[in-house]
Amino acid sequence: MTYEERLSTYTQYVHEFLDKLLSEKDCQGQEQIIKAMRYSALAGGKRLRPALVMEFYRLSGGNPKDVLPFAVALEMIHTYSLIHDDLPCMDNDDFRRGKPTNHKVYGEAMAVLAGDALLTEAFALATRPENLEKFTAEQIVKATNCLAKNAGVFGMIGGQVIDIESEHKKISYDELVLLQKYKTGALIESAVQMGCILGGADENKLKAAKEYAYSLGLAFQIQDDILDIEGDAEIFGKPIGSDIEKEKSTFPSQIGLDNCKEKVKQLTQNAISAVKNGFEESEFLIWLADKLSVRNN
Ligand code: GRG
Repeated sequence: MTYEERLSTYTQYVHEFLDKLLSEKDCQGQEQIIKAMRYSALAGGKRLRPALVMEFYRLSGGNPKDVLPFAVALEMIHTYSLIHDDLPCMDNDDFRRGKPTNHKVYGEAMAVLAGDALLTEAFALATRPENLEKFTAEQIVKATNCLAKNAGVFGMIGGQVIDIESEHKKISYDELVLLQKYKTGALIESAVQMGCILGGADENKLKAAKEYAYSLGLAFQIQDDILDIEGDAEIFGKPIGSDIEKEKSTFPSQIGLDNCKEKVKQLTQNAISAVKNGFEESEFLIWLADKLSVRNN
């Protein structure tokens, strides 16, 4: 199997799982909210975070499909964050993943609820009793706790709070790195950690996985900022120039585009070294880091 095929297999697994989980067949009167959840959850997306959960679990000797309830739970939390981030009270964006944003189609109230529901159902999925057939209670508690903490106040939400509080202010480069470590990095870190926890990886592997995630996450965010300047809106799935329009502190505004491109290269190399040192069969993760460093969507 080529690396591209492995990634599309992971993507396919996630899509099929979500399609079944958010089935319109058995809505029991909740057609509208299920439709709104499906709209964003099945709108495409790179599925980077669930792919990382599955790959780190595979490297620990497991069958990637077994870990789908956790990988999909993470993707549901990621999707909720995008729906809420696009709301008029936050970034007020009209396009996401190449489609009108959730509130543009279902209205603000339903979009808030669709986000809330994806968040809540994510935890129902990670803790559903049948997960005990494949994992110990300790693994499930640790993996779910890791997910909750990284999505919470000292993770993604905390990053968004710092982001909002920094609007129209000049923040330092280190403050920007910290903001992105929480806002973008925390969920990426939770992906690799969950894969390792559920696969029973040892401390050295966990440390290497976290180093990989940190560098990958930061490179990912810098590349996102670059694409907001140089990207193609059709491919990127959302308008270009929104960071400048909203006067956001971004990496290009701090250190310039050329330095950003250099940073993406350096961080990608750091990620590659970390995973090479920690894992014997790291080729897919190396390929993924390289691929993300030149992504255009
Ligand atoms: C509003 C609860 C709440 C949280 C906001 C994560 C976040 C915090 C907002 C999302 C918007 C944003 C620009 C986040 C930075 C991380 C990022 C680049 C997200 C986009 O992730 P991709 O590129 O998206 O993996 P796809 O669509 O491919 O899944």
